[in-house]
Amino acid sequence: LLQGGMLYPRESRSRERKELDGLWSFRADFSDNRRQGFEQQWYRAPLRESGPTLDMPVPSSFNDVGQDGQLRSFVGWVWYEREITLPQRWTEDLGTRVVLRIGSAHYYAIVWVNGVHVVEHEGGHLPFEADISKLVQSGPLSSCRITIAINNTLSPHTLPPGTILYKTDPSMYPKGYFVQNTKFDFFNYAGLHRSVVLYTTPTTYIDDITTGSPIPPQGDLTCRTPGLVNYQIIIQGSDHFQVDVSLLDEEGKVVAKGAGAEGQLQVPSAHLWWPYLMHEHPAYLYSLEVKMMAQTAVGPVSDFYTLPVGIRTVAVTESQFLINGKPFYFRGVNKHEDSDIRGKGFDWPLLVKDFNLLRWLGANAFRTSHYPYAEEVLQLCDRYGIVVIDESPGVGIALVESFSNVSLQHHLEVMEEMIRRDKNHPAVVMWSVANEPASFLKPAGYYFKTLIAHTKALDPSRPVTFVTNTNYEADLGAPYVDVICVNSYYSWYHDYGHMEVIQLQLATQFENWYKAYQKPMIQSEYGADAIEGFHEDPPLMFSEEYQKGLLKQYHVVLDQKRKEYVVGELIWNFADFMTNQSPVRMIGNRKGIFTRQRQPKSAAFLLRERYWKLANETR
Ligand code: BDP
Repeated sequence: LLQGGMLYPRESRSRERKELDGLWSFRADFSDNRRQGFEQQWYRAPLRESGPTLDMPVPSSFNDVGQDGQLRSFVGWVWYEREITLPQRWTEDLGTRVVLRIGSAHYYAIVWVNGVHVVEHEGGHLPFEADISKLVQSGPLSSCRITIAINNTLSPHTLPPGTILYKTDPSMYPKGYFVQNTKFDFFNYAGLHRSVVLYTTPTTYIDDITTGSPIPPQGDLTCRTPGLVNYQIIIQGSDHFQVDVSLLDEEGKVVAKGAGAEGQLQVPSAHLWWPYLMHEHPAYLYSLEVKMMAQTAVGPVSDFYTLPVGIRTVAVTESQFLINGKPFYFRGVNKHEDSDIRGKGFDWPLLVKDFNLLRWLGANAFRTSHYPYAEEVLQLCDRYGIVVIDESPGVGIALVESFSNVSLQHHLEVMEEMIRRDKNHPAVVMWSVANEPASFLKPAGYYFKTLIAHTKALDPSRPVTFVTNTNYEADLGAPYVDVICVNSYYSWYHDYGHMEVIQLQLATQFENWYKAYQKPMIQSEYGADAIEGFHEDPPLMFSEEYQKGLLKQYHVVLDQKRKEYVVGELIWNFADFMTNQSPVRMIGNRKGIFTRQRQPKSAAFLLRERYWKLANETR
């Protein structure tokens, strides 16, 4: 299991935070073996001394900010560097712990500070950090140089997996020619996609906090726990400490207090955390104020951390998904972290726009297809009551090698990192361990059994699923999930152009799965490409009318089955997004109901009408 917590870096009376967003020095290693940077040790001295550098904004993907086609499609190591000056109180006070935290670096990262290797990390969608106190407190320097080498190469054992294909025919390709292939369609953007921050804590500090409502006893589907909050706090740096916690309501009034690193708080007549439009005061958040005091060699030390807490329960029956004991229907979307120019780089205006669009739609949920999103996204979900199916980067697991023990081991670790980061968000109601794996392959049974059991052991309070497009009879992973999530593209990838077959095929899909498993189901993807401004009536593929028409056919069946066991529908996709180039993609995947610039297509208005109608029915 992982060592150490991964609390979001927040300021407090005992903690400071310095964001390193802005321009970094950058160079892609175009040498034949892509290893010149290591051979010449580019981390030993400022990057500009070993060759020319570019200005690169952080956070952002590096691919789309330049005019260089080779950099856009670059595969290999890129180098980022930033020099900063630290305040004296960070470098001279030995009671201060200085931590470097990287929100995400896609895909593999190696980090040096002042030329000294401090941390490596695999995986492009989760944070990692290094305690750099010793390095910044050892010399007369108050400046520090951070170098990050990042490799975006995907192999059968990475998550997501990919393959590097060497093309060796000398009459067709130059020497050493290769391409990166993947079994997913979104563009493999790379770089420092989220903020890099430095933050401080005292040397004895609050390392991790886990909160949650107790799991209702089996069979108690009312889920009406009388406002109980469990908490567990991990302190590092000393064994002699005292911990006090207080829970404050939205008015700032203390409603419960506790002492000790572990305990249960009872909140009299608690305000529950409800999804958007399900209650007149949805998304109620308390604040858990944690205070730690310790006696250490350098004297008394205190640390403070405040965590937002939502009180709610989640449970699954044979045919329902319950939040606080009430049936919940996922009216939502699938998203991507994707936009013009910045690619997968985090961007506040984009984020706020997306939430405004979700609420305009009347949506109450989304899935983080196909990787964990930035922490700030989940924080807004907590605040707005947008329910999340939190998905791991297990997308496109299709090769037999990707079901090997090496791959499984890594996938288990990714689930640990993901749950460690996201466990405290009330908005997260279910984990999705994968999207469209080849779950009909023989090793898939053991793979998903192990992966799902591990996920449940890490977090017994949330259901677990993966999203399938395998036939119900062939799927070897489905027996282990709590909710069956199915993607289907009737009248798009099958029987294209024939919307008249959708109702029959979709009804059959639901009935087969339900008969086989008696578990609640979600239509986790469906949709059609439409290019904004293309109109054809009668509807033809790629027109706005076809996208709308296809959705309407799905909705007829969804309306029948949601009275039985279908508990949600997530359109593919919220917005158009960039893909690998291919003859079926016209500058990206056009299945968005919004364009990549977040303007509505006709289908957005259709969905808006539907979602508000559904919201009013269940209010
Ligand atoms: C589904 C995938 C999704 C794709 C979509 C499509 O889950 O990532 O973008 O197909 O092809 O199979 O539009």
